[in-house]
Amino acid sequence: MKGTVYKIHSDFYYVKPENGENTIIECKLREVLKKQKLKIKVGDFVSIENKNAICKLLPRKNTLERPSVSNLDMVVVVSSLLEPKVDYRQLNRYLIFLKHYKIPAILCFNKDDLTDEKEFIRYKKEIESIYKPLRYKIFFTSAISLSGLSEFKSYIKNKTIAFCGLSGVGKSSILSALSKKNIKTGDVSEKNKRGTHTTRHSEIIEFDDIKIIDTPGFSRLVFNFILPKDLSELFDEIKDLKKECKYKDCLHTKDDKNCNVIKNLDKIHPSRYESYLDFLKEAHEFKQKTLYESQKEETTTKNNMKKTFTKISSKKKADSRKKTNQTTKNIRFDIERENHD
Ligand SMILES: Nc1nc2c(ncn2[C@@H]2O[C@H](COP(=O)(O)OP(=O)(O)OP(=O)(O)O)[C@@H](O)[C@H]2O)c(=O)[nH]1
Ligand SMILES: [Mg+2]
Ligand SMILES: [Zn+2]
Repeated sequence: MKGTVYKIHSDFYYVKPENGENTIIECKLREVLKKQKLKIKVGDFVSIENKNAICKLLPRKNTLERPSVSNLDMVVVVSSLLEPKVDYRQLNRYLIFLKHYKIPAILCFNKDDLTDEKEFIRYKKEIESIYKPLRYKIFFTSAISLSGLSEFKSYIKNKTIAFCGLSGVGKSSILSALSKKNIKTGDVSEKNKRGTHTTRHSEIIEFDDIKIIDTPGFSRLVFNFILPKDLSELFDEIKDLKKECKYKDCLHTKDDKNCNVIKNLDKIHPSRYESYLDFLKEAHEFKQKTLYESQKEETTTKNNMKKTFTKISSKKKADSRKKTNQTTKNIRFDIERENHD
């Protein structure tokens, strides 16, 4: 029998069978899956045997680490206009991550009831000037006055979506208002206007042909998996401009007259370019670490070889030396160019 994981609590997996049964089965993982160290996530498709043992993870359409969920049609990145105030850098962080995972994103700006008319127009203008040219669908909502929610609900019909965003922006409150189910929500701290991490686990909530995964609010997403030269691919506005940069490995920093992105910096919103520089720094740190680890590995392998006296053919040795030298050289060259930039 096949099914979808709706929620996970410690060692228990709550699976909804695909044959239309409206029940959720409490399952455990078969030993063989535990041994494979496969991490089953909310949204995963699985096979079940003997009524309540998950025996197989079925192919995924997509998957995310944070929030830890799979098989999404799209992610709704939720921000609040106030309390907490909209944070473009954090929003860009989510958006660039989702680009990397190739998951479509839409934007929801909640708590519009907290702004007066003038303030709302100012926010709307600013937000639309940044994200409309990047072709993001934008919603302004309120879980209290319910404004914008019916339009939003029609847009997500027949889809499996996940909410992500900082704690306290109102993800669970929107879900409560849409589904008319009682989802736990929390207060925003008086002192720093931040949320109090009320939602602790991801879970699929299903209603009116919509599946929404409410997720815990989080902010730490670090670009420690991508090389600096690949980052600009994830920024649509830089990706277009960089085709005209003189050097293929241009990182689009500083005042370089050969860089077409720098020449056209007025066409990129400052908050997006600042985000690019922030993430570039993290990607550099990742690269330095990779270089360090590849050197460490090389030394360890050499030492081990000395210890075990393994005989390696001279051709293999030459090939391997060539390869190592090449990768190390390439990385070094990149770093030099970046420093130069
Ligand atoms: N004024 C106003 N308050 C809202 C709105 N949406 C949510 N809130 C309040 O904001 C606080 C936090 O809401 P939650 O729905 O718990 O926020 P969350 O994003 O789920 O937070 P975590 O579960 O911690 O990630 C609660 O006190 C809600 O009543 C809104 O549209 N307007
Ligand atoms: Mg919540
Ligand atoms: Zn450039």
